[in-house]
Amino acid sequence: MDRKTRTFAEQHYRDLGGRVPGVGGPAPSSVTFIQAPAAFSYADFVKGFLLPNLPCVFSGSFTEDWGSRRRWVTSEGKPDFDYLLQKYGDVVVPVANCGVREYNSNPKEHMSFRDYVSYWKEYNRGGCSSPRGCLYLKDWHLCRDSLVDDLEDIFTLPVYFSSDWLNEFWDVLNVDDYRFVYMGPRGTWSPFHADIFRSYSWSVNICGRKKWLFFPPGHEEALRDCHGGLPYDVTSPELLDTRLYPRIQHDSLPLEVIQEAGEMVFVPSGWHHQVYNLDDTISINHNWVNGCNVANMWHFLQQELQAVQHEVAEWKDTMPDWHQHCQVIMKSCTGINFEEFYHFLKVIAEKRFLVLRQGVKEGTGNSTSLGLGLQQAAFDVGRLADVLASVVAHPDFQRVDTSTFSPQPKELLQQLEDAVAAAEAF
Ligand SMILES: O=C(O)CCC(=O)C(=O)O
Ligand SMILES: [Fe+2]
Repeated sequence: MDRKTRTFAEQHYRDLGGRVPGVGGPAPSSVTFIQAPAAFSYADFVKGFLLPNLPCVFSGSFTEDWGSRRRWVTSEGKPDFDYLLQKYGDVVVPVANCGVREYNSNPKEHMSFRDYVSYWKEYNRGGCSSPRGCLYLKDWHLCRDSLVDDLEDIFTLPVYFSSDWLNEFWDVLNVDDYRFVYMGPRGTWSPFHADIFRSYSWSVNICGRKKWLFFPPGHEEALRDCHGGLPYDVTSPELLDTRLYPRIQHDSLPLEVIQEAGEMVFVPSGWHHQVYNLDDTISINHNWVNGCNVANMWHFLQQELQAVQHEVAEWKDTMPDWHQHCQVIMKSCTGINFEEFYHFLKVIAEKRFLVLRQGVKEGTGNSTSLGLGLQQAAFDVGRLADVLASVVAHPDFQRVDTSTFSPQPKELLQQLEDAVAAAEAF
């Protein structure tokens, strides 16, 4: 990040004055296509897409040199099953059955990659049908699970997505990540959803094509059924029944994107979407959070806690540790609670303090030896300070036992505010 972009971004958040970023603006009428890497900088991405929270599609030129595009794909543009089997045949992978609805998702099972490929071939021989159902290999943590020593050979993280606090945090803990591979034949699909924690995602088709249906944040409200639930499949004829879906507006259609092989889709924060594989398709997808959407994540976590509290409200007066229980339930439903969110902010903050300290020592405003650089670190501490101030002021966070936290939340907030003040000079 350069100084000018940082100033622009900081002004953007000052203007928002604490409102949730990227929500409620006018819906775009189309999704921008970005053709040439040389003509599109990180600053262009921040200003044009991250800050306004708008989707875009990058051409295949951006991923031309990825090893997976060469090695995983045959000359006809199909998955190279022989190569993939030799490399990953014995790996156990998660597989969803798209033909079966389980709440607003699909039941998942595990099988060896070899078994999945034999299913895939059989499904294709059967004219895109199989008695075993419509199976979709999804959310495979390829980087985490298989001892991939040649990651650079599979993909190169595009600079646009390189400020990624979520994977940075999990890499420090060394237990998980949000880096996935998806593979499936024509007809496999992902039901209507917004991404975990309201993170961003990016998705590259290594081969094949996808159809995306996008709904800007807030537009999903019109899709709620008479019980307040969101649909599983937005293309279902059920949605035409106005008794079931009383708020539906038939003039607000989704934004549709066809993503070709090699192309890269950016999914903004809180945009609901539904995705179809139009051919035999392999994609690499990451979920990520950074300074531009960490406030969206915090807003989402507050909503999740409220929903839990609402569900168990009847025990509030009789259960002495009701608030603690709500945090436990939240952790199991959402995957993270207020304590863990604090830990997440702390880990990123401490890493940024190191960068800022090193930057001061080196006296270089634009050093590239500092990851995304000193200006990015300065921007990040500003966003961390804003969100942590809101966390610390939240009554439910004040009920969390923070006695063992180091540093104490208020101390960390002070350190962040000091870092923000010092970084103004950079
Ligand atoms: O490709 C898919 O099936 C789903 C991808 C997705 O939902 C995402 O990248 O956020
Ligand atoms: Fe998604």
